[in-house]
Amino acid sequence: MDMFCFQCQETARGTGCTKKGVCGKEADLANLQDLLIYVCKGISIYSSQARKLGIDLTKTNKFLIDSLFMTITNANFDKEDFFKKIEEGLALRDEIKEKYLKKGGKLPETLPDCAIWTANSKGEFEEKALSDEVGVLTIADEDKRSLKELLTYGIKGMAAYTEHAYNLGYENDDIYDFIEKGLVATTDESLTVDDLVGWVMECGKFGVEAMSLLDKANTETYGHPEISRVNIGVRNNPGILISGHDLKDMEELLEQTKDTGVDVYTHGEMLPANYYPAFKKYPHFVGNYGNAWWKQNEEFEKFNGPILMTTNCIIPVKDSYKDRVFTTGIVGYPGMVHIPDRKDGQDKDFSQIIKMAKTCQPPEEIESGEIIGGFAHNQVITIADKIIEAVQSGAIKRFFVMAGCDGRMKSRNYYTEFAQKLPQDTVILTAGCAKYRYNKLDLGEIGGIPRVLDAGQCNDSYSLVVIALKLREILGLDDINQLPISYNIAWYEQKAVIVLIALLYLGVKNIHLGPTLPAFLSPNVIKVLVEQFNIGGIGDVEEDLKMFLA
Ligand code: SF4
Ligand code: SF3
Repeated sequence: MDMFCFQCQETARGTGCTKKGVCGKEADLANLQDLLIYVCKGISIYSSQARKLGIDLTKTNKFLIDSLFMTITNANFDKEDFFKKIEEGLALRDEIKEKYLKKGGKLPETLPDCAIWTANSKGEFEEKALSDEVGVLTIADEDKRSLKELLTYGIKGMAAYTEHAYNLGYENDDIYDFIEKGLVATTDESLTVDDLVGWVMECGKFGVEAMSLLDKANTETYGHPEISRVNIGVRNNPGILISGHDLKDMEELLEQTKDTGVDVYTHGEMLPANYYPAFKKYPHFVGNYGNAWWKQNEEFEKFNGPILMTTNCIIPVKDSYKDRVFTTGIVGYPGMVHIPDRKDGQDKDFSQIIKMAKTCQPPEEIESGEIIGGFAHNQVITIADKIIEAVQSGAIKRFFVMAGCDGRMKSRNYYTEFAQKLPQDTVILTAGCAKYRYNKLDLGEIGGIPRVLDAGQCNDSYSLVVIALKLREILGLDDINQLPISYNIAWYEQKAVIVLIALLYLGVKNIHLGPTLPAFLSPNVIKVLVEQFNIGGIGDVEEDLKMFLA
């Protein structure tokens, strides 16, 4: 076995990638990612204690969220970035330890290896990364491993959302505190399966906090998303395509491309930027180009202009467009130009992307027309009367939350078919790139309410929760599970994991998760999730529809 990773839905054979990632991640990179997580755990052993003594952890907070985010599926493929981060992390760990001891902090008699090992060269890092002290399989008990990995992936997703909020100047110390404590819990061999289930629920609680923080950051900075018709065709100017989830990058790109003759288009998870009032005002912001992340190979080729990747999902870059891909933030890909972070309050400098765009042909049209979106909580609550009326009159019988991720697997056609076969008196609530499986179908409307309500990015699943809680309140129900809402969620990477755990924490039952259940859930852990939350997988569309509508 050259590596072991089973953190995403497309893991090899549904059990784990052992030679090379299905995502394109080579074994040496996968091992370095494991080592960076190991370093983060080591840092957390000290910083979680140092925090109690009031030691300043500004640098640590950012280091941890960046590092965790970098190890998310399809975020960073550049080994050099991991070498740098591991080196930086070891130095930071020792710095915090010193400050902690200086302030009178006490250390336990025995510390785990992640808190004490050290190395100085890339070769030593690679050696450690390959050793059997590091990585998922170091936890022998299958159920504890399963829960500790579930916790780790939830924390990774949480870190990603926290990083976006951070970029907009929004932070919450309780989230940083939980991230550290959660990482420390994964090193604690005395924890029982029950303890670990408790940790996963606590993770859900802070997942809600992180999504709420990001919602606040996005909406206070850019306004509340509005119902919008988004153009999916092209214009005749050169363009820049921006993908990922980072709205701060979006803002700075739009500002810097103003009056340059260069248009801006969104791809994948950046589509919801089209719903924000602050971005709609730019006349050169044309709309959305293409579909979910996994189609980027063919779509980037046809776009003709430069592409800016602000977060996941970047996939192995093809020669036909590799000169036009730029990365920024935590994204990395060997050989691509990386736009450096903001310094001293200055914006990022996208001038080289704009310069390149001016030399490029306009994008090739791959589709035309419009899609509709912008149904985040604030907007939906303004039309709550209409929705409640439709529910009470029976015009809307049931809502289906179909949020989450899209992916390459053929079996995901299930979601298109499911959306098509849903009865006319049902409405889909969505968020995340899962929507691309049905957001271009003509599913009609119910009394002026479209049958697909897109709240935004995967983090905007938070909006769906706010909407559900509001409906519960208006309808005077005691329990969120009494609402006429079914959950048929698609997952791929670790942001969907935090969304799932957050829903469980909020008490949502009967969630169906597909296209396959996570490989990292052991049979016993699945049993616990079934017993406590009645979680299920998906099967045949017709059968599932019968089950959901029964
Ligand atoms: Fe395999 Fe997914 Fe891990 Fe990539 S992220 S190595 S595809 S499990
Ligand atoms: Fe999609 Fe990668 Fe998860 Fe933000 S962009 S949802 S898969």
